[in-house]
Amino acid sequence: MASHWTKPAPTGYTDSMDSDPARPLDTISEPSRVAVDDEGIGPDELGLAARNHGMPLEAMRWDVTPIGLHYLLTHYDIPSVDDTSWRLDVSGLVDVGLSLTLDELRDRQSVTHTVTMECAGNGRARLLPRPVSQPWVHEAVGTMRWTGTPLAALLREAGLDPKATDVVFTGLDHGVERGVEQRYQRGLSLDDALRDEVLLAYECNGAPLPPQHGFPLRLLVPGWYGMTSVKWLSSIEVVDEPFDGYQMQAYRLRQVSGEPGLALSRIDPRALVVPPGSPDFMSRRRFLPAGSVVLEGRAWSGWGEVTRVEVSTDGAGSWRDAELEPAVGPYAWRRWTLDWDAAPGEHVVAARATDATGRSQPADQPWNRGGFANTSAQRVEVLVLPAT
Ligand SMILES: Nc1nc2c(c(=O)[nH]1)N[C@H]1C(S)=C(S)[C@@H](COP(=O)(O)O)O[C@H]1N2
Ligand SMILES: [Mo]
Repeated sequence: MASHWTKPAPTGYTDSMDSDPARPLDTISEPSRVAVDDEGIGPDELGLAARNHGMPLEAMRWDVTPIGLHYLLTHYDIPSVDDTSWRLDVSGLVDVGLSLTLDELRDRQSVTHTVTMECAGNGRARLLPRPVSQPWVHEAVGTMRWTGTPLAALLREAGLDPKATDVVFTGLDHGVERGVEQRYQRGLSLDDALRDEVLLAYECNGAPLPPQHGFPLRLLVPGWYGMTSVKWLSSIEVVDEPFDGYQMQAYRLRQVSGEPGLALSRIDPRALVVPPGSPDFMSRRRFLPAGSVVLEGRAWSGWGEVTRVEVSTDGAGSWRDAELEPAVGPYAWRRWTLDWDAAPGEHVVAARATDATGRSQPADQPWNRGGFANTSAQRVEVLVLPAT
């Protein structure tokens, strides 16, 4: 069956690696698939989950996620980059091509934004049937302070050709996915690329980017799902048509493979609960003594400010409005709290967010083949013990 998964290398991809189309990469690369019936997580998904860890939900107690507790998602291998020979190349439909060292980028205007980033696949493992891929439950999110130089100024300095409409970003990491050998690449429309908040980031939380977050430089697009923010950035190319490479085709909402689907862009609203009380080691179920408890969590949306968080302690039967604290920044989550008089017995705690555009979390989650944007509410099982 012909589908986009089997087409040759993505447009705009002109590495010498393309020269031998007969290389048998299909023998090591698997097509996308959906788990059958009650099929459990397999060794392949377990391997991905061990490499690409999530943020422990208790880390939502920090406004800014400490480095190392932020989630990670790396499709291929983390490259080891020598920053003395590394350059950022700016080419394509520009008046003058640029090739910049890290010091030259650091000498430019420096801006810091606190940004909540989330993987588009967050929630995937809770879909039924489960799309087989990185099996996120709830934890593919984090908020860090990213420092860098605005992309728009750099593009304007290079000089934009009137024909320019789009920008392609290429990372140094290299691998094969569904038979297509590639460097990780994503595109943005020129309008989106020129937005003030888009950064070329060389620091997070005040330290040079660690290798796993894209050292020495990454694109950072606040408000958008993480796949847009290309790590280990090495080249920026200005072009005159929308980029249609592999990672543009991959991140779309589809019911069946091969259909055009809908491109993912901004982050849908979500509220999460810091699991209250204490956990059981294996089941992660919670227990706490009866009495007054302050439930807390975070909520965010890439479309607009979160305007409401509702919390349920009876498994989504009835909802109460939580108190909202100011957002940690214009592109970052806000803390919510709710007083709960916990009575002995079993409870299910859930939360849901609504943003200024009216977007909210669905009661019935629409399924999609990539397992993206599952914002159905988290359910935390809590056993409340009688007060002694
Ligand atoms: N070069 C490159 N950039 C990348 C990726 C990648 O595999 N390679 N993964 C993307 C995805 S899917 C996500 S969710 C974010 C994760 O960023 P983090 O690992 O810094 O949290 O990086 C994005 N940028
Ligand atoms: Mo992602």
